Amino acid sequence: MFPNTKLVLNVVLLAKSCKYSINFSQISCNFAQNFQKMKDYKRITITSALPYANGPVHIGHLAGVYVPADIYARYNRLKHRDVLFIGGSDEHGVPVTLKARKEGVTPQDIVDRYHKIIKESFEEFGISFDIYGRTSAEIHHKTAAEFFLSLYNKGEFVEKTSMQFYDEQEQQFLADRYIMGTCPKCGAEDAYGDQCEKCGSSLSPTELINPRSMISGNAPVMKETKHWYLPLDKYEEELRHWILEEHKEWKPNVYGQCKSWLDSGLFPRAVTRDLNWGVKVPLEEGKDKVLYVWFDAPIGYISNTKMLYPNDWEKWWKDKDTKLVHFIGKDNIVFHCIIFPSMLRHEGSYILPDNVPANEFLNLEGNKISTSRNWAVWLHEYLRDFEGKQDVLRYVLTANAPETKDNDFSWKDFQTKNNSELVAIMGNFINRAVVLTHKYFGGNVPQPAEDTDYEKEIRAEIARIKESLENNIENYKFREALKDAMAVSRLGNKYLADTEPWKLIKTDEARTRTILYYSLQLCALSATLAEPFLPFTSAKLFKMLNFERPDWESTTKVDLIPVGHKIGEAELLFERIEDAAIDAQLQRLENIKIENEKNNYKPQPVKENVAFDDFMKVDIRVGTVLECFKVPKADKLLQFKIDDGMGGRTIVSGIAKYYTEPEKLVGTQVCFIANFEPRKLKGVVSEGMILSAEDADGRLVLLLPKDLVKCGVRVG
Ligand code: B3M
Ligand code: ZN
Repeated sequence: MFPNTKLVLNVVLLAKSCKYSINFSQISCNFAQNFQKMKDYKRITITSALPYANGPVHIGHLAGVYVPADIYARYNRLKHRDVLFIGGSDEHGVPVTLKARKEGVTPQDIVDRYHKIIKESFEEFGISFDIYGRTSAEIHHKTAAEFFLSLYNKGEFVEKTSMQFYDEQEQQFLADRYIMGTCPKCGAEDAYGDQCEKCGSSLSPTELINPRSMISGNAPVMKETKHWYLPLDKYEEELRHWILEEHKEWKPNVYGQCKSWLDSGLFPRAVTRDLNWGVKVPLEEGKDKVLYVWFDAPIGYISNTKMLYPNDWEKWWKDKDTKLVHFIGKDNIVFHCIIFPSMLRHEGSYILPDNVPANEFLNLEGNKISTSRNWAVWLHEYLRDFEGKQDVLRYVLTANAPETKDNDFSWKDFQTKNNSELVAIMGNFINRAVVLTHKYFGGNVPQPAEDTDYEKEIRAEIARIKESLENNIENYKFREALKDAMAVSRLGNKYLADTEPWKLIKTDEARTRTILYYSLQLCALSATLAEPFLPFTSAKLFKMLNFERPDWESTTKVDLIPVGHKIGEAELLFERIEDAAIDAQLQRLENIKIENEKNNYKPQPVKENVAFDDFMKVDIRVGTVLECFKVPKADKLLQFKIDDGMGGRTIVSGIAKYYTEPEKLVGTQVCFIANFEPRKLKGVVSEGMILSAEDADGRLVLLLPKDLVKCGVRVG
């Protein structure tokens, strides 16, 4: 419908005595490809993946799921669509029980703790859920059990028995994560039943050598158990048609992953587990079993809706006029595109998702975010370090969203985006418009004189920006949509730079009035269009303009704030982020890296044995440092003058990086090899080698005698 053209307008205009060359091409926008017209739905149900309540949330969660879902929800509300935006904690699954066991508390204690932390983080970042529920709630247990029964009564499930590990002492079956043993691949003794963390191999519990139960420590036995399976193999053809034929518009990463699952053939999936934490299987023969966490979790979207609208929940899930959209990360694609839709379809009364705009992953400083290695920016920590800067993070995560491929978050880029985009473009434009209005017109919106072609072009450009922004959001292209929102302040900045009202005021008051009138309208527009992305800033800006947010649809007409309206004082919208704040974050990550390297450190294999006589050939002595300084033009080298008890000697050592104040070493006793063949290093003859230990992180640490000894004594 819309070709993917970049709008390039080169309008050369003559306005009064000035000549303006307006090239809007840097400002203007790309129309979304594959533009898809919004079918006339009556309402939209927006879900966002329910995070596991076994740890806090980090920037990867925000970027991948919650910020895009929130932008979409806020935008649709502004469009006066009936929106339900659902979030909640996923509180079941084995990891919760493992964490509880490790801490000696109950699984409920764990989920209570993290549900609260996660919920608060989302609130602080302005994620505008209509409800943030939880799957340990009674209504969820009831809803999930009923859903299971409904499929069961329709005869959808296949029942199968299989042999599984069982702990006789504890009288319970063991989940894969509850079995440990020796890895058949690398010999590590603490491999889990599903994976060896040493060598990374995926395992099945029966492959482990000497398996043992993590609960009792005993060797488990094999015992027969029965489970219920969702026959995905039977649903394969209908899924192929529904996704591959009817949803070609899904994002390529989502469509591609579904296709590859479908092409490699689907198999029945067990939807029950032998565990005691979760939703009980509502059957007599399943009374010691629970629903598989991935069976009950998506039903959480439905139970949370029920919690919010006990009498009116069905229209959000069962009416064909409802558009259902799931926001998730890429690791959840199969569950939301294949398994959950199959459950919904075969239950019979539910609608299927219209779209599943899954994102790829966000890395941190080039490395995969990892909870266990603490390689993450945790939201509660970010807020502690960057108080009140929620929108800065929302901005950077949207601008860098991993929409089509994995993307990277780096602190330097965070700083640049804040300083050169939010501060220099948006903040700067708004500040200039507000300050100049106060300076020349007492803070009142001035009466504009007649429009020139420049103003006419601004009107046209606003209409284009808004259309592009809408198309992009409708098509889940939030990065592009954010560029459109920023285009308003870019346009404003260019307008002020081109027209220079601070000069014009002296010669042409009427024209200055027009320029500030338009600039203030652009401020109001910018605040409106930025609302889905930067809700805190948008609110602050309206307060500054002393103006209520106008209706979204009215923004195309540009004239939003009336002549004579008194605006408030200029306030700083964004502040520069200095190097020190960024360096502190980088240092924190560096420390984590060092800590991780130490934790993973495995000593080097011991070298081949040497005979005593050979060892005795090496003459190690103690000496006192008399002088120490950096060798000029050599980054790594320190030059030592050592009192060796024999008249002194010079030794050059490659430890400059680790001892940055070499003069402080003077007076210290060190150990050195006294009969090392002299060598010339950067022009200095080194008569020996100073001994140091290499720490796990590669740092070299000098070896010193514990007590003071005479210079020149032997070590050995
Ligand atoms: N808790 C997995 C995850 O956080 C899972 C999502 C459930 S969505 C129904 O990646
Ligand atoms: Zn291994």
